[in-house]
Amino acid sequence: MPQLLNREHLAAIKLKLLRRNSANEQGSDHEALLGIQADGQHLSASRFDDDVFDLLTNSSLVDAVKRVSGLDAIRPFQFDLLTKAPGGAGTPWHRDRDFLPIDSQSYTCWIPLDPVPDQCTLVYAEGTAKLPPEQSYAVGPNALQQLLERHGKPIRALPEMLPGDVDIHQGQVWHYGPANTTRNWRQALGVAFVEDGTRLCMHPQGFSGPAGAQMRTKTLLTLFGKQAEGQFVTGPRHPRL
Ligand SMILES: O=C(O)CCC(=O)C(=O)O
Repeated sequence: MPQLLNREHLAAIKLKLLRRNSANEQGSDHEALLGIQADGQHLSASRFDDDVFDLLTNSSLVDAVKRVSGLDAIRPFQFDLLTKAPGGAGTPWHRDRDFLPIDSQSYTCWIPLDPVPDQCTLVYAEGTAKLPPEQSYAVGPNALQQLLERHGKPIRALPEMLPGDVDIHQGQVWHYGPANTTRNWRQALGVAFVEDGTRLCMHPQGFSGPAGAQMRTKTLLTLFGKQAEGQFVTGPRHPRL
């Protein structure tokens, strides 16, 4: 969606998050949201930021997610700053829901904070969004290749994106983020929304494989605590919108 969000607001958020990241020096998280590898950073709940919160609850963004998803009421679930250094490695093929401890569909907003040329935007295996999760489960490159050949065509990349543009993708579509072949850092926000009424679930049906197990556990414990399994996604950081 072109120019859905205010560029100045995004620029201010970018500056603030980058300052916080370097101040906190938490290091790389190798299983940060959705496989961002070399330099991905996962922003923990303790570093939740008011400006980011304003962005996640921004009516343009929320309305867009509702339009795409057809849902009446949604809640922000989590967000990450997705960082790729110049020449940084790609994010491998994945389904977002393998990484999320929830029992129903998610919708991720991918929000570039820097210009992203078309060879670096996300790439989707479109047909896979409609597959039942058990049928689109694939472990290892061969299984994935077969799946993509059988069901996933066409494979399509997003066009060039600028700050203000937003991509919204459903949680079971297979996709990847290409390597950063530019000379510039690439920052993006990944924000996952869920339907109001979603429950926390460490082993979601059809998405309970090993790929995202560590991330599911970490997210559940960090954002919701030890006793959260089975509870509704709720609380001040996950308002009903
Ligand atoms: O930022 C990237 O390159 C990958 C992000 C991604 O795959 C996602 O937001 O689901």
